[in-house]
Order: sequence, then structure tokens, then C-alpha cells
Amino acid sequence: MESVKLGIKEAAEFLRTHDEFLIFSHANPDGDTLGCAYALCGALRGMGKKAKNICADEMSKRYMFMKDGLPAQEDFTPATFVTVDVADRKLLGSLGDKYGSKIDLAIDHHVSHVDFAKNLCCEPNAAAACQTVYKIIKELGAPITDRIAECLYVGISTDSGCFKFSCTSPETHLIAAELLHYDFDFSGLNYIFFDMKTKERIALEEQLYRGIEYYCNGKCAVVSVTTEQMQSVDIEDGNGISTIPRQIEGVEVGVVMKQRTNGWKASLRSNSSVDVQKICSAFGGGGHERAAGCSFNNMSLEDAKKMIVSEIEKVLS
Ligand SMILES: [Mn+2]
Repeated sequence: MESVKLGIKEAAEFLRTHDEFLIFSHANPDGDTLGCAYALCGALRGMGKKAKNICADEMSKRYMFMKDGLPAQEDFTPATFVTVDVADRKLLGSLGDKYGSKIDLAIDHHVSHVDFAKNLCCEPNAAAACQTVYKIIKELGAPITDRIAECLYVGISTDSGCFKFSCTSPETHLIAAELLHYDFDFSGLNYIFFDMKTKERIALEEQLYRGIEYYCNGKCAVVSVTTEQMQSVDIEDGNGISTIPRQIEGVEVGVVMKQRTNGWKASLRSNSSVDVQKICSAFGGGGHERAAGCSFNNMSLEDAKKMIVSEIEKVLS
């Protein structure tokens, strides 16, 4: 189904002329999809409309604060279905079967968005869907509370890697700057989302650092992590492991070998012009130019490493 494409004004008009909203976040929710949902829900309630949020999966405790500070809402039967930051109906997770074909409006920022909603407001240049939601809320003239501003800020900050990723634009900073006029602890939030690590995570990193191996005159670094080691931290804590070797000066391709039940998975990250997607596609994997992965089933760690490193050597030598 092809979605009718809406701009900011039209998306705001859609929300203004509808009510009884059910707002969907994507499965395994992140700061952006949750920030969008709670900000939009709060703004719609602030306009006297009925709105509530739904997600296939539990949110991590770091995002729980978003639930607080929204105007209370009695129960109601939803009539308008809106998704935020959902690039594909598959990403609705277990809610997809029931609601996937019923979505009235999708608000998104993924270049890879696959149409599933009747209407779509998508800004593929936005660093976060929260940027788009902010513009829609402004257009609606809905009251922005400190809590709404905080939710939007978290979405923008987390999706832009604390304003470090290349998706960060002047508009990203301008919207963040407007949000900073509200009262919330942005510095504390960025500490929690970007600096703070659990003791278990630090212990895991210590083990990984001890196991670093260099290849290609130090331009390639490889670490491996067993299932048992990954189980020592919770899922959220395990995020970002793949980027560790790439942090090392002079390393152009970082590889993290992750144990799977039937072998090993290689996660590659590139710092330079090396297209790691190409390297991984040689083994039936895929991804993006700077981040890709492939699997080595029924193979020992040593054999899997040899295969991926020899392919990287071809590119780096
Ligand atoms: Mn996003």
C-alpha cells in the first residue's frame, strides 16, 4: 500500500481533526520512538484530546521517567492509530498482526521507510523522529511542558549519538537549543545515556580489552565475546560492544566476533573509506557501508577469524 505523503502542516492538521489516539512505538523501543510517543501523547492530551501509548516490548528502566508528568487519562477505545519512528510494519513486533494494516498516520525519519500507513509524514534528513514530532507539535500550537521538552530532547540526543553522528544537522542543534529553554536536567540525561556504565559492563570491557588482536599493521583490530560473557550484562548494557575496536587510533576496520548457538557472528565497523558491507557480503552477510555483519556457522572461532581477516587484508593491503 502506498501512503499519502504529508508535510508538517498537513500532519498537524490530521492530528487536529482526529481524536482517541493510540500511538505505537517500535519493538525494542529506543529513546527516539519513546520520546516521540510520550511527547506527542502529552501534547495531544494538553489539547484536551484522548491519547495513549502502546509498544510490543517493555521499555528499559532508563526511559521510565517519560511516563511521569503526563496529564492523567481515563480509559477509552482508540479510533486513530499513529506510529512514531517505525520504519516498517514488521517493527511493530507482536502488535503488527493486529494493527499493521490499520495505521492512519506514520511519523518517521528513516530513508528506508517502507509504506504501511494510510498517511506518512517522513523527514529522512532529520537526525531523529523527535525533530519531526517537535515541528508538528509547534504547528499544532499544543502546549509544550518541561516533560514534553525532555522527552523530545532524549530522542534527539540518543538518535544523534549526543550530536556526534553525521546525521546531526543545523536543525538538530536549533531544535535542541529551543528545548533547552525548558526546565530539565539535560546534562544528567546525557550522563545516563552516554557516559554511565554498570560495573558488569566495565568488567566485560576489561576482558575484551585484554583480548584485542591487531592485524594489517594495526589497521584492523579484532576482539571476541562469548555467549557466557554477554550474559554477564543485560541486553541494554551489551549495546555498543561492536564499536569498541573502532575507537582505537589507527584502526580502520574493527571486528567483534560474537558467539552464537551455532557458530560465530562477525560485526564490522569501518572508520575510513572501507566498505564493510562489501566484505560481509562475501560471506552472505550485509548491512551498511560503515557497519555490517556476517555469520560463520558450524565453525570454530579461529577458523571464522581467519576467514574474515583474510578478506579484510585484501582491502587494507
Ligand atoms: Mn529514530
